Amino acid sequence: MNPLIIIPTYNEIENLDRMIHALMALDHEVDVLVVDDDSPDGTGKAADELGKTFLNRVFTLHRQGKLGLGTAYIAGFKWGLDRGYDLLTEMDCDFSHDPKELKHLIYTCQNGFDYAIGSRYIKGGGFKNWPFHRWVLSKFASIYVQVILGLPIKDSTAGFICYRREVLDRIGLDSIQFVGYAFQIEMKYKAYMYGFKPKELPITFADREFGKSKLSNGIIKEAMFGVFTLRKVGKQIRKGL
Ligand SMILES: Nc1nc2c(ncn2[C@@H]2O[C@H](COP(=O)(O)OP(=O)(O)O)[C@@H](O)[C@H]2O)c(=O)[nH]1
Ligand SMILES: [Mg+2]
Repeated sequence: MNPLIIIPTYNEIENLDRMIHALMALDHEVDVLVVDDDSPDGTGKAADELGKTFLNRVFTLHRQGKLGLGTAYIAGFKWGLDRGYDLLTEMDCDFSHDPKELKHLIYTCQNGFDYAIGSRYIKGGGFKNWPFHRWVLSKFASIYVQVILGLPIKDSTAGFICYRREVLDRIGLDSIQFVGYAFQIEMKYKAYMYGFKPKELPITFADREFGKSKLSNGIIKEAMFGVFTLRKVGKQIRKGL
């Protein structure tokens, strides 16, 4: 079965078509699930049309409104698990994640690792055209999470990740609490505490050229305080509760 690439979208009409064509043109085959939150700009409709062009390769899950990135991924993971996919990958629609780098994540999960993370903070990784204040925030989050959770992953807020289905089955998608960056931290941390093996691979993260970021202060706050909740969750997992 092909790996499944899950792409959450909210107002990505300027990026969607190019992204789907880029994914469909890769040497290795992948299937794509777009999880659209009723984007006012018609991204969901455009995704349906692409599904007709790339029959049985591109699918769309429509939700009723903007419900957040985390729940979009959870809905996408469940959709993929129900259909028997073995590898499920998170990826943004705005070309911050380069479709050409997907194959490294997939290969890593097919060769001994349980989840592979496209990382900006290991040797060889980095940024292209990212605003300085976003870099500071992201770098701070990276260190903060390593210190508070003791998680040996440098890019804990990364959103370019391939998971083996066993990881998603084990961590219990219904128990995931957070929706923004904290969601990304929560997933990686729980997987780690359950004993799954992560691998970070260097990627270059580019700022979006088209459309707008949906990052908000609420998402930042959730991550700042959320790590303390996660620390408790980690202790419970370790105790086997
Ligand atoms: N379905 C869905 N997708 C979202 C939501 N918020 C953001 N996204 C998508 O998630 C991806 C990353 O969001 P983005 O705004 O680029 O975040 P940033 O990269 O941290 O600035 C993009 O593909 C967005 O369209 C949401 O509430 N629902
Ligand atoms: Mg982005």
